[in-house]
Amino acid sequence: MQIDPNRDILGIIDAQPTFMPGGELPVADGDGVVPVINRLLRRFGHAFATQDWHPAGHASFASAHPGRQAYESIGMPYGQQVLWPDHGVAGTASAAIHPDIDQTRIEAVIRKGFRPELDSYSAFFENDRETPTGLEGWLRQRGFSRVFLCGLATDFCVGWSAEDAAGLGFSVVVIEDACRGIGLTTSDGRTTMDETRDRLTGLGVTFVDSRALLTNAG
Ligand code: VGL
Ligand code: ZN
Repeated sequence: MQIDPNRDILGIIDAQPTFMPGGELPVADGDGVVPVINRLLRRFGHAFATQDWHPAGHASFASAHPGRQAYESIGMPYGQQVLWPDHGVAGTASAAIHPDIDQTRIEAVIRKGFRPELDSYSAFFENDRETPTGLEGWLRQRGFSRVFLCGLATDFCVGWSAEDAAGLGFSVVVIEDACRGIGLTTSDGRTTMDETRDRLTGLGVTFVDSRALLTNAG
């Protein structure tokens, strides 16, 4: 697959130590994405990154809901919300972009989830699905029409970002081996990974392996 430096951009979703082993909401092998992302960054002319950026006591934290456990789901005014361990606290070291990621080509950083009562998985909209982060306008003004996504977690922030990007009319490619998932079991016994893959495939999102982008054959 050829990368067009004028219209293609690499989007690095929540590659933060808080989502990696040793962090507060660890995704299995989450730090495995770091070397793959660095290889991809050398291939793309342009990149943006997101950071999950919550105030202490955020409404998505189970600790803010007495009697509730992490990974339970509750109803919020804007819909169902999974409750998480405290994570991604703004300004903490584990909420930084992983220090081993080469930021040279990261031209914009979008922080999300900073409103105390509203969570945000997608790089484009908060979880009410209507409050924009500003990323859409930035991408359009910069002339990008195809977004390649990587990072954490496949079935939450990467998946929701891919869904919104497709809905906004961008071409979307998810680089599978540059992502890792959380893999919760849903009420019907499936996993959030399977559900995400099916939903995104139905929206025309393409899945590739980083090798398809890194080999000279293109
Ligand atoms: C994420 C759960 C809560 C993610 C963020 O980055 O996928 N997941 N906050
Ligand atoms: Zn979060």
